[in-house]
Amino acid sequence: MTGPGTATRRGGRRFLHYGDLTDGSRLVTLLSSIRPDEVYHLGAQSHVRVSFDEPEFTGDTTGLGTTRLLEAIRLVGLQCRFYQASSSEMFGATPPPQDEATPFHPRSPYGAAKVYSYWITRNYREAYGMFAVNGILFNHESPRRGETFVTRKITRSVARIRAGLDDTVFLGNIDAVRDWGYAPEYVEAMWRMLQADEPRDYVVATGTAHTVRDFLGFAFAHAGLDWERHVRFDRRYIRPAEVDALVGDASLARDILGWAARTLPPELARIMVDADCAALDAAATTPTGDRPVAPAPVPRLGTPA
Ligand code: G4F
Repeated sequence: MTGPGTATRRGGRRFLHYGDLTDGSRLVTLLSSIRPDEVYHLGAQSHVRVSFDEPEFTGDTTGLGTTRLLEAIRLVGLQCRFYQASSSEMFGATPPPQDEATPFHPRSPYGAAKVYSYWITRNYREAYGMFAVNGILFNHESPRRGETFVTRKITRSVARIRAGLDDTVFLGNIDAVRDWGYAPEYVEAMWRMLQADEPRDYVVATGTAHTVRDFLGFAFAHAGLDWERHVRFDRRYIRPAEVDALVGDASLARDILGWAARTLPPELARIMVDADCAALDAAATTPTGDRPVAPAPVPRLGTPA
């Protein structure tokens, strides 16, 4: 989603407003009618592989979209606090551990657009005194993760293989190292950043390093399966430039915000596999006529995933 995904509560119900990060005047009218106290800017074209196919669109939404939103806040004269979803992808080729002082070296149009957004957020803080912060989040996953990101692609495949619906999952670079945390805990860190006395930028991470290969082991083993029997390489999932290793140091968030990750990758994989298995089981036991949606199709080779 590239729109702001704005939600407000009216009479205890959440209300979704339409808008788009490429439409600056709409952001002005939205913000002037909602007048929020806090803005969490999570909208983006957020798939790294896709950003190589759509670099201009990614720059427009993931990069310039942030300027449009900040400028809308300024023009409306809101005194709200602003959260920018910065990303560990900004570190790119700079070796781990990465913290708030680590130099950026993005390796994708997505990473480059996020670096732009990071600096424009700091610029509005310094130039206009806005309470605007960057949360530099490392990979954050949950059962709600999009099906084309590697963790969910794996856990969904585990559920389908266990159910006899599939036999094989095709992947790219399984030697990439990532620092995977549990998304609900990261949302709490975001909230804490906006409750702090002073605006500043924070890394949010578990501090643990695992390869995609490790995650395969955690996920398949939880279902009693051997991943090496079911995983095949497909070079179409290799990126023009890869980020080899991201491992965050979230000491500042611990010291200032009192935040620390609790769920580590082995448990994260179990949570996601259990959720995908439960979803498939529920679909199988729901009478066909009552099914709201058919089980999602297996991702096609050739589409970015
Ligand atoms: O799951 P991924 O696509 O996540 P990536 O590229 O690290 O980016 C995610 O996390 C960032 C940090 O929070 C966010 F800013 C960003 O928006 C996104 O949410 O890929 C993880 C690793 C990569 O090294 C990739 O090359 O897994 C490798 N991989 C291997 N096979 C694959 C696949 N990734 C995908 N998506 N699909 C594969 O088949």
